[in-house]
Amino acid sequence: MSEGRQRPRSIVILTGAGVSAESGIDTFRDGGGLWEQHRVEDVATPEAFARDPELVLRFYDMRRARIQEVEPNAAHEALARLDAHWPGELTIITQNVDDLHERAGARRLIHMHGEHLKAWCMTCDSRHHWRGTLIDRPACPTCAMPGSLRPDIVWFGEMPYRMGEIFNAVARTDLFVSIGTSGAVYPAAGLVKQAREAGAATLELNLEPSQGSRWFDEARHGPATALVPAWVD
Ligand code: BV8
Repeated sequence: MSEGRQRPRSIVILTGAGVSAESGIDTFRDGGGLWEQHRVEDVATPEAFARDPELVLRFYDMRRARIQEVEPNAAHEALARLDAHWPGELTIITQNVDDLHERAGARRLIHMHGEHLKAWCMTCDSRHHWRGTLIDRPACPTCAMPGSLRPDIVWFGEMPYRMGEIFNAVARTDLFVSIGTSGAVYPAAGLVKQAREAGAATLELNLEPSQGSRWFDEARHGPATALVPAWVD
């Protein structure tokens, strides 16, 4: 790994939609952040689900199917190599809800915004691996309640998953690397500031400067499939 300073003992990596872009998964800013003329932020909310469940379920059914048509790219594969060989602490925190990091082989992974391939029962709180659709309001495999499954996705206004673990990892890391994220969404976008204030070195790998670029010691701009293997290998 090409680091100018001594090799860090612990690394935290935050990834966003840009790391999956070259696999063919739209980022949130592609298409102006719209889906069927709806702002994503307006569809990915509990209020939208309460108001128009079919619209929201269709949105997630389409994206759940899409991720099953694409493959991990060189950036996912390079991070999986790092995960397999890094002797110190390493945590990959992803904002992404696709499964491309794990399909590339990453293990030390936190999905802070949930996962497309999981469904969550609003009646019995059970969670299920789910590759099919939810638009037909299937019954929960655990409690058999029809129509009680929702995407296991953290919507705007909902608390991201495993924030205690995330804050602890960021507080003690030597190096914080942000890859393929615009730095638009909190609390994910605030992690680099926490890392820097705790003394970590901070590196941004992105197509262009993000909204949080002032918090990074170093920034490299370009496609993730070029930048990430060059950094890892
Ligand atoms: C919370 C799952 C509080 C959904 C996502 C009003 C009401 C309520 C909350 C708020 C509010 N105002 C502000 C907030 C906070 C809100 C927020 O930050 N809003 C923003 C819009 C201002 N945050 C929340 O609501 C969070 N929860 O605050 O809870 C709380 C407290 C206590 C108790 C209960 C609750 C929850 C946020 C999670 C929302 N869910 N995802 C889904 O996927 O459908 S967020 C979603 O958008 C993504 O997961 C991701 O996090 C975000 C998009 O960001 P990026 O991943 O960065 O993608 P983007 O397209 O923006 O950028 C891509 C980047 O890649 C670009 O920079 C581009 O240049 C680069 N790129 C492109 N191609 C490449 C590339 N780089 C390299 N190579 C390439 N090839």
